[in-house]
Amino acid sequence: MMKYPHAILFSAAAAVASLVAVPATAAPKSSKPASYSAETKDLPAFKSNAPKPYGATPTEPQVQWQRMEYYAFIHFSLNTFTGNEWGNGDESPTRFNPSDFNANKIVKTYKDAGMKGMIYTAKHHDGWCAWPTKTTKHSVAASPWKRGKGDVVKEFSEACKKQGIKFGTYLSPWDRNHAEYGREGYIKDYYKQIEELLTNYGPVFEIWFDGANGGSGYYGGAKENRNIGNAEKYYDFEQIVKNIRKMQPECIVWGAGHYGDARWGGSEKGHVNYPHWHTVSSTKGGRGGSGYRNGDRWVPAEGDTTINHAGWFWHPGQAGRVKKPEQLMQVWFDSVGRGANLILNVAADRTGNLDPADVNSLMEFKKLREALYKKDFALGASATSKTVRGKDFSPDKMTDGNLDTFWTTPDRETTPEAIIRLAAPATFDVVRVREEIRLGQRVEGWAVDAKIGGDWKEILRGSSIGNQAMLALSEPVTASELRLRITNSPVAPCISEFSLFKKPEELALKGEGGASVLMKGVPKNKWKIVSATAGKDTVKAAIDGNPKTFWHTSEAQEKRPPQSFTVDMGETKTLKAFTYLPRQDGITHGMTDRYKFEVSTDNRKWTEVASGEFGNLRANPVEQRVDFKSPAKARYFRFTGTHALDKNHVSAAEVGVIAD
Ligand code: FUL
Ligand code: CA
Repeated sequence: MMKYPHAILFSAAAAVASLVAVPATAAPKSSKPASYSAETKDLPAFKSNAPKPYGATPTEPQVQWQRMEYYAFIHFSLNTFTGNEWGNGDESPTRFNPSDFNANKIVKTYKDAGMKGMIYTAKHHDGWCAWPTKTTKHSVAASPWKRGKGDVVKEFSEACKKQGIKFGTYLSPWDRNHAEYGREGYIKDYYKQIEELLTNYGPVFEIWFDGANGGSGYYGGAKENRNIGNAEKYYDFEQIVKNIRKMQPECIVWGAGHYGDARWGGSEKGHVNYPHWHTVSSTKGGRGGSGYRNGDRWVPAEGDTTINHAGWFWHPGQAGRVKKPEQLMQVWFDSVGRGANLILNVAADRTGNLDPADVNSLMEFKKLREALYKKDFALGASATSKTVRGKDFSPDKMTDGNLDTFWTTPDRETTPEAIIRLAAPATFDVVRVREEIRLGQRVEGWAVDAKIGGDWKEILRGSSIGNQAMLALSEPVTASELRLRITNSPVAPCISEFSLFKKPEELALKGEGGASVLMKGVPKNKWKIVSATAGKDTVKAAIDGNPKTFWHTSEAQEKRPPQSFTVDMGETKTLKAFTYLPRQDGITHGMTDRYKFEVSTDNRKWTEVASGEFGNLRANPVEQRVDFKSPAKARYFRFTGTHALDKNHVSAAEVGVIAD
């Protein structure tokens, strides 16, 4: 049974990272009327002499949401205590019992980190609800925390109010606990859960409808596979969104098939593609990182990722696996810099606190951003053009620091240029341009020239702009005169900002930096493979300490699960967990997603110490840690792959153990 991460139903379009303009296709016939508040009616975009909107346009809540840029994700639930990324639905709610949970402390950290809001996993796929819902007993009311009187959703929403950041929520459609999941009976409860969350906790700025759906689970004891077919039909997202609009018209709906306001960025690495079109097509697609140029609906992307390589939930020993501030900075450029929002997960641990190692990186990341934005060299600069549309829309509106004012040209002038003169020469290596998105995403190609030694020299080419395009130069440029050329646009461009920044010295932006960090476990240098049921030629690769090489039970022959290998560690130790790194080459064939782990002191008598499922490997194939119920003495261990994500053989890039 396939398990779909995120909105993979609308599979991400191929990643395009080129800076080359994309040729225009025919503009859509009609543009949807946007809902604007009374104040927004007075904005320059709505003056009678302003250009007409182009194609699909955002609603005002979408405009404001796109300006948030950055907020937190917090995965904190029963999984935090069981160590699962995807709970099966049969976990006892008594396990949720944080010793020191303080929502204010967490929310304050997010705020101090520059985050404009947070989204909390009120219910993940395992079905446990973090608020005392009327729809199920599988909730915080059955947990010992606060003697069943607690409400995590309430505490987070109130803390957000207090700290002045926005509150949002994640409510997994897939519910592996609910007996009626996959049938009509579940839908009623699911709608009720949405209603509870949107009517009892004040404003919710965003609600997340994860695309992971169906498959195996507990389902009230049935323990079977449930296939929901067409998710959009089963949940009836059209109806869900109608209901949400009535309860909270400003709430941004993430996912929800063809009815949402925001879409998945296409990976769990936080990146979106460039160009990033903010529109999707109802008939032709365009979900994922690229969008669909001239699509009929405004559904911009949100890049999502987690600060720690351990996964979305907190896992013991994850401190050594936090992403470095420079890596987060790369994610920033590849999401916010491409006009998307970034939602960064910083999970709480079993005490109910954020991990200090995560927080450290989060704050260093903030310092890097502050250093980047410290000075906009173009702010207040004079800007002129031969092509203007009157003083309301003069070129210097691009350098006035006001996102609501913009430079535009007469309707027929679609490829104008403007010259920006700085008060003094400046050295910069980042250029940011922004459009007044209330008038649609217009520009398809642009370039920047710098006057160097008396001559214009092209230093950058871009394609999409939209909310923003913040692109890094390959090396710093020093100049006092710049030229912005719009090279391709179906209509007059509406450019609201032009900025120049210098990257902080600490920041050598390079590569993706997404490599998986392996946990520190028992050293493997004395280990020997005793036997393998298949894949004998590659089995050494599972304990060679190299994440790139992997054990593989012959794809050609489909040596199907279960398949196992046995290791002699050379000495007896007391083990408390094992670790597993899935193959890292981006291919999911034979990726082991269910396992059995056994130990022995003499290689004769074996004891099973763990068996189960690794959740979410398709979207986030990071190293997994599985804790044993109790520590076990072992000189030998045996790892068995009992099921594969795709195809019918098994693999493992690295298996290790953690000693007591
Ligand atoms: C995915 C889920 O399956 C993960 O567990 C996580 O919640 C992530 C944000 O979305 O689709
Ligand atoms: Ca402006």
